[in-house]
Amino acid sequence: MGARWDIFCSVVDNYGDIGVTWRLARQLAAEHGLDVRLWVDEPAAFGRLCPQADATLARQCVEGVEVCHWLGEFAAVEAADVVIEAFACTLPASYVAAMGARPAKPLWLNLEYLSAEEWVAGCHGLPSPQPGGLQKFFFFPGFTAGTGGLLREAGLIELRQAFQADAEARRAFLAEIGVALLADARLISLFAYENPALAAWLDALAQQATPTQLLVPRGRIEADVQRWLGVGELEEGGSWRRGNLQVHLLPFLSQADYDRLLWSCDFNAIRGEDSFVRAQWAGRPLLWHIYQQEEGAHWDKLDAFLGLYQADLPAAAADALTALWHAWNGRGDMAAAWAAVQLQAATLEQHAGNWCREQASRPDLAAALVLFHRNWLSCAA
Ligand code: TRH
Repeated sequence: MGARWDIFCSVVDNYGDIGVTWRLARQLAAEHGLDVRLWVDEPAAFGRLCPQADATLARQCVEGVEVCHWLGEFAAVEAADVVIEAFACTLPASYVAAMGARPAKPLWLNLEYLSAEEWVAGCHGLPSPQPGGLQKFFFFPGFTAGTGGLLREAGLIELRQAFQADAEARRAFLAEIGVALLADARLISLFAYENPALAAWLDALAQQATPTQLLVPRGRIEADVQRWLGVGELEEGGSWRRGNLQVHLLPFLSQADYDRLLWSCDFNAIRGEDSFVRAQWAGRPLLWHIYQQEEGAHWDKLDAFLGLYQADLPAAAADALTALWHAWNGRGDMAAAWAAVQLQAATLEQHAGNWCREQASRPDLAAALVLFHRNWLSCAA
């Protein structure tokens, strides 16, 4: 067995924190032979992403990872060789004491949120001295050289390409989640927070000549969809037709099935951090509902990403995409922006593939973490 890694995840809200840490934990165990424990304070959130897990268990082994319920009263455990506190969650004081008591101090990393902002590369890997002779390092995911990269499992792109090349695999998967493909329909997935711009988008889709099937896993956007449809409670598995738009309400899927949903769709509306990255690996155009921050800090993040993503895009396509992403996040006219994006559809589709290839040529985040540890050990020796 390799080195022991402990990953701590506090579920703030939504699924991003556990989504990222669970994905990372699995990859470290599967691809790097590491002995990984994932400490999560809300096992129910984990259970939704990984339905085969039993959310009532204090400890369980799932896909090679020991998943532990992180309780307020933290029982004494031996500290691992590498300790990741995800998204600045505060480690239990007794655990930090155990880290300090080890003769060989562990590597302590704070895994940060993903951002395309320029300052990220300058802060990635910086140390911060802690009491007890410990040092904590900031580890930033990112899209450019000098950052920690993005989570990407080995063989992911090949798997996705094989799925997308196989019409029968797509049809069978959609049938499994209760969606019968309509002839010539465009498929769009929708994962978003509550969003006042939704109605204008759905109006535009319903009026468009191209038929659309909108696939909506259960979640926070449901009430807006329901309001637009003008119906009572939405039933999971149900579908509703308005003009040229057919809306399907899906169950919340496992992470693996959610990937297949993204791969199956021609266009994906995603949110937060992890689904945002997964949609990029799907190689299809995307629409990002960014997690809103105080004082509008998320706008810098959104525009920083657009700046990178659009570096090689012709101006007309870049302008159309910017207008759409801005409108979806509350600034602008969604119907007009959607119409403009339609004129750029072919360019945007090709660009999504190019962007995915370029990002996939970079080292992935799990490999970067392992390398960071190795370098740290050799510096300490
Ligand atoms: O759930 P999110 O909104 O999480 C957010 C962000 O991470 C944000 O940055 C953070 O600050 C905030 O939480 C606290 O969106 P995200 O990051 O896309 O995570 C969703 C996870 O849910 C992702 O792993 C994909 C997964 N998922 C499924 O497994 N099945 C599904 O059906 C759907 C819709 C999502």
